[in-house]
Amino acid sequence: MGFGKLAADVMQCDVGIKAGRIVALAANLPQAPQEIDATDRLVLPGGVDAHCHMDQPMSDGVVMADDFYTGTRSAVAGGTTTVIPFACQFKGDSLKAAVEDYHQRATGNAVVDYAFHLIVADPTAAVLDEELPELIRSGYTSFKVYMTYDDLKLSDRQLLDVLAVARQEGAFVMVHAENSDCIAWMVQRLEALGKTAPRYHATARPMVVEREATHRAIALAELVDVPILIVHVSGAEAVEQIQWAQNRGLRIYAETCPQYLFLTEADLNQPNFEGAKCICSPPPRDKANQQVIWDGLCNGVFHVLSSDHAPFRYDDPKGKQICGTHSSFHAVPNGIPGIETRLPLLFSEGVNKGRIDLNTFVSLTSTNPAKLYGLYPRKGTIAIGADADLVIWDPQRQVTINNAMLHHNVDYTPYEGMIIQGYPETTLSRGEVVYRQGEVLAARGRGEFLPCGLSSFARPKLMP
Ligand code: DUC
Ligand code: ZN
Ligand code: ZN
Repeated sequence: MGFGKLAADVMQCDVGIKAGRIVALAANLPQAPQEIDATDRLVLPGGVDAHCHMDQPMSDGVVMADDFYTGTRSAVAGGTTTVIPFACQFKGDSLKAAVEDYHQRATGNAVVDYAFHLIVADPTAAVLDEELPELIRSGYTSFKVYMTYDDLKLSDRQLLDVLAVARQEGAFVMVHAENSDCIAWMVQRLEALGKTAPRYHATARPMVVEREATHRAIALAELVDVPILIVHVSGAEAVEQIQWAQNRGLRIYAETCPQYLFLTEADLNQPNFEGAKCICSPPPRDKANQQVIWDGLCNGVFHVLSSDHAPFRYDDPKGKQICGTHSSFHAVPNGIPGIETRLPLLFSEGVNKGRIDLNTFVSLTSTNPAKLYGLYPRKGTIAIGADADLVIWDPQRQVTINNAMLHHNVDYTPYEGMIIQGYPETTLSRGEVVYRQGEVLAARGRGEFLPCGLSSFARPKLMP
């Protein structure tokens, strides 16, 4: 298969593919039975979206609009070839049952390869002593814990317990860092004053709420001596905490998402109830905070940029309008869609506008997430032996983002009307063309489950 350029290190060569793997990288490879001309294009490793939600059972009657079929179709159309969504434990239920259920949802539906993070919501003795260690040893090597949401949050004591298991087993922990009591207190006061419109979602979760929890998560991880990754970091005060910890030599990693680069609090203040479309947690901040997030992508504070795709439809009684269009912001499901727009947005506004270079783009969106979650070098690189998950980008193509062109099952995009430059033209998953010029070609269910190895990023500082 002949290609023009490829980029991780940037070089010009052909990429030879056999049986779904990369087998040769050289100038002028001999002719192959099937060739794709990528002259004047960029060939990048397929994106790894290490934080996205699809077909995740919700506790309150809300239903995610994307299952593994529509969610992964949307992924490939946006240049992502590996997804890592979450098998979520409900309080009172077993973690293993959540994993089994999630496999059933993915098998026969996903069009690209997938791994699972776990969500540990109920760290009983059985979970801590048996289920979690066994799952970690079976290829579920990362899990998320929440410091907020009544149905998911862990106490500090529980956080310490799960961090200790992570340390013992070499698992990698992702933390949703917001102070639950502060949010509950703010919500109660706002609702008592009748301040229930979508924009008050941001008022109820000011930066200090995230800053405090970020600091506390770091302190707990320091006490246990285990690395953690703070997910969906939204602004300066959380970045300061993470930088402070990194400067202390602690192994603290960080993720951010497009919504913290491209949306602000003002997007929650749209007419009628439409601000609900941009309700996510933590909330988008302001332009100054966006700049701090851009700076963090350049200076190494952040290791990964994920979508946090959370597919809730707007005009839907099982989505954003679960309690109608006059409900409190607090009843609106948190999260926004973005699995398909993640890479094009960062490519256009990051690479093409000169804010980040191409290598940083690849690192943040593909190589680093593959390394962080134990999928490297099978995923996240263009190298001999790696899966031939490749995206051919047209770096010049101008696109006006509109929901009709996207492949998700959500009825809106927060980025409607945005003009960007640079877009995936062709996506290959294990050597197979799964997307070309607007059309998803992948067969339903061709995606395979990826057991994850232990991450080298999860190693404690002080051994053993
Ligand atoms: N956290 C997430 O990671 N996703 C959606 C909502 C949330 O709070
Ligand atoms: Zn979260
Ligand atoms: Zn999420």
